[in-house]
Amino acid sequence: MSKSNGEEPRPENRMERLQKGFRKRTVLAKERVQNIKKEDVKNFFLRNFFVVFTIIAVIVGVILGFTLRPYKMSYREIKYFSFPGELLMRMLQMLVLPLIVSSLVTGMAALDSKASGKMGIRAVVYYMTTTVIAVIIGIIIVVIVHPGKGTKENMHREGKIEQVTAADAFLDLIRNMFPPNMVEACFKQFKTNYEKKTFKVTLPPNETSTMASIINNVTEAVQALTMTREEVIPVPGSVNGVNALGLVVFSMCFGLVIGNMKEQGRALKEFFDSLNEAIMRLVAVIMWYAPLGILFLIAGKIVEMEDMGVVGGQLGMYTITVIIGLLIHAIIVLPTIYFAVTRKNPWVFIGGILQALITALGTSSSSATLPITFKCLEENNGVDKRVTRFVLPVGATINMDGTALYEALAAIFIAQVNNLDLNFGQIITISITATAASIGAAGIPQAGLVTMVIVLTSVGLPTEDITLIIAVDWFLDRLRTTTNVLGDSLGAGIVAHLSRHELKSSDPEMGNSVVEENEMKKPYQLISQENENEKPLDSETKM
Ligand code: 7O9
Repeated sequence: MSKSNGEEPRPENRMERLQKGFRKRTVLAKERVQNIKKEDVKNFFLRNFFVVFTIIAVIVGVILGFTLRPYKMSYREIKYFSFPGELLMRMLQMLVLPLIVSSLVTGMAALDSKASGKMGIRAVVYYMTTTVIAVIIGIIIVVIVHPGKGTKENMHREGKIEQVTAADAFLDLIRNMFPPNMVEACFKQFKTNYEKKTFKVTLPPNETSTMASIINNVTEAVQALTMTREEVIPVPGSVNGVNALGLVVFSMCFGLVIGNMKEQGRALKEFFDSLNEAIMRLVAVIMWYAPLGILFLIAGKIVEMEDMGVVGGQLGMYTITVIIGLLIHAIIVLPTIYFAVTRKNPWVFIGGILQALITALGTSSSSATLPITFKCLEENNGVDKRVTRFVLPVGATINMDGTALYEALAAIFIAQVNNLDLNFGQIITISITATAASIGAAGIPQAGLVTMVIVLTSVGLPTEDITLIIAVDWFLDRLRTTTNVLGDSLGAGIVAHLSRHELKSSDPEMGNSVVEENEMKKPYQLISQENENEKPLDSETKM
């Protein structure tokens, strides 16, 4: 065979192959477009429609709030005005309880103890790392900016501070982990109260005789007085509020047990699985109302807030310092950690949870935002359900980066306004207590200020100076909450990425995957074609 003979058909072949390939691709593209046309386009617009709508709601809310401010509404009128927002809060909170119980139970039951142990360790390492980084950022920023220059004498004060003992708060935290009554745990938390009690003092015999000889001539009444002693004693009490820690501990243990029961536990597993699915559908319904609710929550808060006159000088500088600290953590540190671990674009991920972030901003509660966070992570970012169900409720309970940063920063600010120089040991103490306070907040009754009191007392700072920062707390709380939700969500993304092999391998052999077959096989919904770096877990290659 001549060389030319052998070479001649090649260009044709190549052309043919190219054409064939092109035709094939066209057909495929056509097919894909046809497929897209039906469900996916609708989904795509629906999802983006929600986000766009929510952003518009925030803008309208801010404008409406500032337009109505000059009218000086009465307190009653403001309450009526924010009623639609209040409804959103109630709807979200309504779902939180069944949501965390069902997701933790199924999340734990779907994993064998080895996989859940590994995932748990990853989550805890992430929580600890980010919280410690947040505290360090807070401390560095407040030392650099030094917002507490000057005296505190002419600063505005607001509110009252209740004194608590760190030891009792810690014991309450542990007690709340083991609620004696699961029904009560859904609406009450244990809290130590204090009572004054008078004790009769019985003196030792020899002392009594000398005392008796001394007070021989004194009247009976005076004798009774000297023989009693007053003491403040801790007594059991309770406050209203979900005992999140108790429910989380119980649900996790319960789920683990069900997972190990194999066939016998199936009925319960399917029950909670179905319950979870039903709650998620309710979340989808509430999401339609969310923009309107957020609009009124924000507008109502702007109308309600006091004149910004008090937020000058040191308090203004303090607010800016907190904002800078939270921004550094949320915009630089967390996305960098996400990128370093997963090698995926963090901004695409953050784009997917935008609605949860805005809800956090509007509600200033990461637990109330939880239903929306679930929806965003599972549907927009395609995070495995077994991961979100397990990681998100735990994250909402113990992982609060924004809160940790804030508490450390606030404590040092209070030292600064008092012109107190903290030594290195005290700064370390503040870091440790602020970290512990952010982890334990959900287990400590009426946490908000209580944890702040604990951080301050740990280094001997005056707790009554918390009243200096209460005026801006409502605003900073919103930013902290957004940071907390962002930290929890990125954590879920990171844990899902790190656990992808175990999740994949545990699927078929366990045969009890909570992620339905067709769902696992379904190519990523349209949003992920846009987010091309978010691949479904099962399509990822093993390293
Ligand atoms: C912020 F997820 C649930 F449902 F398990 C859950 C329920 C309740 C989780 C946590 C809680 C809870 O009570 N959390 C809680 C959080 C209680 C007291 C204080 C805080 C701290 O809140 C943050 C802050 O003030 O910095 C912030 N508002 O993330 O919600």
